[in-house]
Amino acid sequence: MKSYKIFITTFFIVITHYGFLCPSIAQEIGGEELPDSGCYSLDYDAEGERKSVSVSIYPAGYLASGDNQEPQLSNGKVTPEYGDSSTQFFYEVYYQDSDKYVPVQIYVYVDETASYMALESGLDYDGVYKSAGILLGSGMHNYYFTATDEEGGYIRLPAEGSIAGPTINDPPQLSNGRVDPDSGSGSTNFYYYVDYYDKEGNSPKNAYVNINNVPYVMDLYSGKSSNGTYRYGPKLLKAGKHDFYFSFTDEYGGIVRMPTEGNYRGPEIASGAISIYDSVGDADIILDDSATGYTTPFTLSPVAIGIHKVALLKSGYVSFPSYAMVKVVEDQTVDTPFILLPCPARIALKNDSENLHLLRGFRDNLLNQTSSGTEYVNLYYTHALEISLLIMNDSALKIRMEKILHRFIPILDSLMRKERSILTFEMKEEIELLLDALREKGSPFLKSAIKRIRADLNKGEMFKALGFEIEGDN
Ligand SMILES: [Ca+2]
Ligand SMILES: [Ca+2]
Repeated sequence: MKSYKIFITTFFIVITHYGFLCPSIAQEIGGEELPDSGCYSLDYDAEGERKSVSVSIYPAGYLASGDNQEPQLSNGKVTPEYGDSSTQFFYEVYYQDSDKYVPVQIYVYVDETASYMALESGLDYDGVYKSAGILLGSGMHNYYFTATDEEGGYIRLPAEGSIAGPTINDPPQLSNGRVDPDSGSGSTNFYYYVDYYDKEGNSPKNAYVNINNVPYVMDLYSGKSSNGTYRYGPKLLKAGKHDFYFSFTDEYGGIVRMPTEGNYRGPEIASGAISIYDSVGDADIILDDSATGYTTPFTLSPVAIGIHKVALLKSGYVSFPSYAMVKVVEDQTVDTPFILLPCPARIALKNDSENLHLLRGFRDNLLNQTSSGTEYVNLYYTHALEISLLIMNDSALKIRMEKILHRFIPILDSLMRKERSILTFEMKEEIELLLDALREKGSPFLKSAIKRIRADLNKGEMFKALGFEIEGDN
């Protein structure tokens, strides 16, 4: 019967260093015939768990006993340190044996799987050994080295455990990036879509569509978070040209951009322009109930095609028309003129800025602080244009208004100074006469507003609420 020595290179069977097998392996192999010398993978049961070891078998007598020193391993490393599933990784370690024995086995164990290493530089008993290029799957990996010299001297690096690395992460992939629909108007709801896939099953850490270089977070729309369609929307876009790109990162920092460079063009929203001017100038332009930040005269461009509401705002003036509905058509400029008229108070006070300032103070600091006061302010502005036109065309009416304001302003002044302010019978009567004159000439719309104010005036509540004393009323 042939005699063999068996060396088991897996660290947890170090007992073979002492020249015998653990019983379970001996049973597996059997007592009679061992295979020819060489390297084998051996499966065995260890307390019911299936394990695997690498085994080297040599003819007896091949190994001499003696004062063999264990070889040394150092400078173990893997290059590169990071990569993806197409990266070839090379492991190397420095082997040195003081007995000048070459390694009969020198392995790197990557995730417990052994790979051979070959002499890369130096001498075979004192040199650097390197693995062939190894491809790794996704995720975290670890490795360690072992070497056995000709005399069975064994070393493991590190002595216990393993070295962490590298981490393999493929960046996610994007496809089918698009905006839907690809054209529209300023009121179109646009949706952005892109299909995301990550090989490792990573969910995106960041998912953005960048519209005109502003990032918006996309949400999973269908499928799985690691393999699904992401969407952003609805998004309203202004008239003109737009562009977009997608950028995602997975949880390991793998980045993908679509397109790789530059942007996708689209959608383009058909537009025209609105040229706005008026009789006074420097009025704030309000488009679709939002301040534009521009003042007259000005041409707004691009403006989405369709109907838009244009209005002007200028302190002390009322505009005619009070607003304009403008139809914007593609590639054309629509002229939109306004007439700005001084508001009734400005006409009656003949641009007296000091008194106008005082009236504005009354409006902002007293009237607008109460809900009924705000209602009167709104009522005034709703009818201001008509009143301006009435007093501009009727000098008697204008004089009457002027007279009332000049008498009323000192009382307002003392009211605002929190002094005693008495509204006399005479003044009340004059106000009533003015209102009646306006009612007589006004539109049905103005007539009904004045009727309401007259009723309030009779009750006197509105004046008392503001802090006036009414003569003969205690
Ligand atoms: Ca040695
Ligand atoms: Ca990934």
